[in-house]
Amino acid sequence: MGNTIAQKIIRQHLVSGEMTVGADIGLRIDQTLTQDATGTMAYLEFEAMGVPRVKTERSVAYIDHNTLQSGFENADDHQFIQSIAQKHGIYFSRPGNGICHQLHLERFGIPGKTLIGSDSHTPTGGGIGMLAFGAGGLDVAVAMGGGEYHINMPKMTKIELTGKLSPWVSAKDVILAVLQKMSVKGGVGKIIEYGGDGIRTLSVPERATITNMGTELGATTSIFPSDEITKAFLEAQGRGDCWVELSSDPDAVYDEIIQLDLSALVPMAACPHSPDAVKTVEEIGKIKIDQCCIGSCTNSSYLDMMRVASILKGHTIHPDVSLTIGCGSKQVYQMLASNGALADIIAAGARILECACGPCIGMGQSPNSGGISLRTFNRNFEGRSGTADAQVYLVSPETAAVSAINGCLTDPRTLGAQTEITLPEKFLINDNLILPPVPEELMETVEIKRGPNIKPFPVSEALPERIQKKAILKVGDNITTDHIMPAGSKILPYRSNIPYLSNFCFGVCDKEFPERCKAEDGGIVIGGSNYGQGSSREHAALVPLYLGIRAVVAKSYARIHCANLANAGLLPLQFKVESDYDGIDQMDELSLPRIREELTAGTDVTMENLTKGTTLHLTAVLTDRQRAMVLAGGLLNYTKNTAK
Ligand code: MIC
Ligand code: SF4
Repeated sequence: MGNTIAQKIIRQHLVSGEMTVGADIGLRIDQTLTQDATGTMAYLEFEAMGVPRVKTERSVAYIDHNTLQSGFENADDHQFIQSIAQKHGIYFSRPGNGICHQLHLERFGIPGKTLIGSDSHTPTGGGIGMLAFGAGGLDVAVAMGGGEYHINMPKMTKIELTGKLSPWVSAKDVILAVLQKMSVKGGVGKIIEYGGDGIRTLSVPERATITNMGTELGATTSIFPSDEITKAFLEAQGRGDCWVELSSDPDAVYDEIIQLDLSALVPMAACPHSPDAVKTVEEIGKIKIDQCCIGSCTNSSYLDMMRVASILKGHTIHPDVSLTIGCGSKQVYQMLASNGALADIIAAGARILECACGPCIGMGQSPNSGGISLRTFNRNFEGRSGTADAQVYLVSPETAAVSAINGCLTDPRTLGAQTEITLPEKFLINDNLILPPVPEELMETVEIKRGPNIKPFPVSEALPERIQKKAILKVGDNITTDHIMPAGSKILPYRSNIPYLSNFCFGVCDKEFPERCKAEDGGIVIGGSNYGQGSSREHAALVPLYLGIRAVVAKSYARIHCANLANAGLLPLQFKVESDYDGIDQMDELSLPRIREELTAGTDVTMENLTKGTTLHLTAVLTDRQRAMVLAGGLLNYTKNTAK
């Protein structure tokens, strides 16, 4: 029996476990990346492990999220990360260089290698045939120290692309169509591989847009083959020597095959407030808009921006619309500046932002009250833009650009003939904002700069025999990590200050939550299905831990968050009978009377609802290794214990 692309890479990197679906496997990780909002914590954890130099082939620390410096915090954190990187063997990408995923694709990614990143959109690397996963900071720290990265062996899904995109229909429309078919839960437990004749019509940046947003499907990762198109891209980046060919075997077996005819696709939009609330632009109609934001790690490549420039050229944006442009990297900006495209964008009236995450993570450019914002980003969760009642639609750069001119959502196909844009034979290469680490013999000379914003992070204790706590919060389905631990310009600077962050925990759902936790000495959170979807931020586990949360009981979990709970020493528990969710009210007194014994034995977990007088049965969503971890009080304690 042949292998899929992912199975081939997994086989080459398998350190422990069997490649049977659902089994816990440990992988050797070749490369890691961090960004600043999760990076400070990841490096504090790396320091706590006491490993002097990273053991990966390449580790890179990017600064792209916290670039709005409205106080000392972000700049201090950047200096901390820079000094840690210099000392411990990590490349450092300075602020101003661009967004981690775009940059990693351009400058570091290698087909066939494994990559984990403390950011959920790390699967962008799948666009050049990397097996790339989003992970919690602690997992990245462990991988930097040479440890395995654990996942449950995923199912293999193939999306067979046929045909060719029509003019004005773009890669964003492909992934929005996939989201419409599969939903934000449709990719859970799966690796999505793209294949079929249609892939030959898609360039690397287009493929990367698709694998980037595979995260919104809940997929473990997404990947394209590495072919002549990948080779041409890497050559144009001056990195042709790292190209290897990668494809699935003709007799590879997939658990699921989905057909998608590219020729049949039309411009799409994800409506508020979920990336899978997808309709065609035509169906939604010409709604009046207030803002368009073009950029983010999903759609900020040279190709995207050249298309936008060609639409804006010679036009002025509508008087009621604010248009922002944020290129994904310095390379993209510099090339647009040299070929005149940036002048066309500026002339049209766009507001030019630095190459960083910016409005995608609520760092500026929050829309007006009730404003309608078209964004080329990958998430439109409620409140994420920084304006609680804003209505965010996710669209392609083409749709955003033409809509900015017209003042209303517009199907770009109304523009007539499309100017063909191709990738350059050579990208402009200037790595002057990437600082290599100091040589190992000089590492002692590097002093770590630790600003006052950096506070110690909470570490759990060994699991007690029993837990008795209140159902301190009950929430519904598809709770995102943006609900649990919001981001945005007011909070994001405090990612290395868990005590301060805790004041905002679950603020989107219930402002009283932190106070209630303090009054009740924590509790148990009750969740619906797909609990913890979205970001990889381990703060969504560490902050609840700090507030005294010991367990979450939900209908189902998103992969990275579930792993982060276990890493932090919190219990991710799941209802055996889903309807039992209905029998718990907020503030019911709950007891897990034999939790330590049951977890040790690997049996079901008993929960008594003392208020209602009922007994429920739960499963712990943990592999054997994670069970041992939670018993020990989280991954750090576990690692220390097993190292003895
Ligand atoms: C996001 O898009 O939500 C982020 C900000 O990039 C996060 C990481 C974070 O919370 O810092 C992600 O997707 O993992
Ligand atoms: Fe940055 Fe947005 Fe991409 Fe997250 S999704 S890495 S915030 S650009």
